[in-house]
Amino acid sequence: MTPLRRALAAGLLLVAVALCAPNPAIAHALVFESSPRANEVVTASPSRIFLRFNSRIETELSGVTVTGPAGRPIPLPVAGAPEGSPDRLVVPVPPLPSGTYLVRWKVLSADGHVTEGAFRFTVAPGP
Ligand SMILES: [Cu+2]
Repeated sequence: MTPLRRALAAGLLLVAVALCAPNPAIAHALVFESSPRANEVVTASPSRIFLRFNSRIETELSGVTVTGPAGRPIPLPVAGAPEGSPDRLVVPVPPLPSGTYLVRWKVLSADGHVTEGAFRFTVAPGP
């Protein structure tokens, strides 16, 4: 992401925050919990990436991308919500070689705001 795009994304996020009604039941979506966790070092490639948000999201208009070492995009199937859990996104990932990975998420929440964010995790070399 270029610095300009990053600045625009940050600006849009601030606008979304400013416009969001202070109603905890209908909030723009932010990640509550993830697996792997942000900055986690895992000793084996995760079989999937899991994100839990603070509100329901529109799965069809939400997505996850993963970038590997050297900026290489990891091909992923479309992320889905587990049955009965519209506040979650899960996407299976192929076996990942050791290295640091960047997970980017962008979701449309129930209040109509698009939010996005990113975090890294590291797959450590095996024993
Ligand atoms: Cu919002």
